[in-house]
Amino acid sequence: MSTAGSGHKLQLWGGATSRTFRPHWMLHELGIDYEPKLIGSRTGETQQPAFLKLNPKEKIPVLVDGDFVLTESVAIVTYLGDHYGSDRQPRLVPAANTRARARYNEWMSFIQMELDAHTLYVIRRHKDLAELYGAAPAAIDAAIAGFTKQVRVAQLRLESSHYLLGDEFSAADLVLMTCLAWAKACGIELAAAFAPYMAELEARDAYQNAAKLNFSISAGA
Ligand SMILES: N[C@@H](CCC(=O)N[C@@H](CS)C(=O)NCC(=O)O)C(=O)O
Repeated sequence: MSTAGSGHKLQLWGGATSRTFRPHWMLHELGIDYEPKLIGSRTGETQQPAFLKLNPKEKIPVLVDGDFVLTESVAIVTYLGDHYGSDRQPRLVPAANTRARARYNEWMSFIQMELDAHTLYVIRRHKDLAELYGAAPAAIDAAIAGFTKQVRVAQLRLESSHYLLGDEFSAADLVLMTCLAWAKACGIELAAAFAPYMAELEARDAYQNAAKLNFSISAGA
């Protein structure tokens, strides 16, 4: 494992959730020796003054790279690939200003909006966190239907391509996998076609080691 270019250790704040798992997994894929700051969501830790200075959104994950602080799981994953993975072949994040990068951005936006924010996170807010956000059974049903419809687009792609971007695993697969595992944990039935893809990604050493770390704490109630 290597430290960041200038010799300082990167810090990654957050653990226990699918969103925090993304950058932990990416750091492990890149073989970066970083400092995990395993705070959980809704434990009160995201409201502590030191953390609020890093992220006034009161959310994890947060990456600290020297004097550079970055929030948003997908932005962090892409930054890590750009800044610490450009020598890795194949790259986990395609080079900027290429059609491959445009396709990567397309998948990342799609996954964040259609498979995370509009659907899985709606289920989380109005089911597990109903005491905070209100119970909304109709919204949950619509979210399950929306996820099931949209995930089919990824399924169709994976029927004709080993990975989302082609023959090589990329950070787009990493983020998709976190949503597939999250959906499974929510009880959403996934098409059988996803099973070999998920089994293969789950078997990666980086996945296993990052999961051990990320899920070594639990989220608050
Ligand atoms: N879009 C953000 C979402 C971050 C987010 O919602 N994080 C949750 C955990 S998954 C959180 O920190 N919640 C803390 C809280 O609500 O107290 C990302 O992908 O990083």
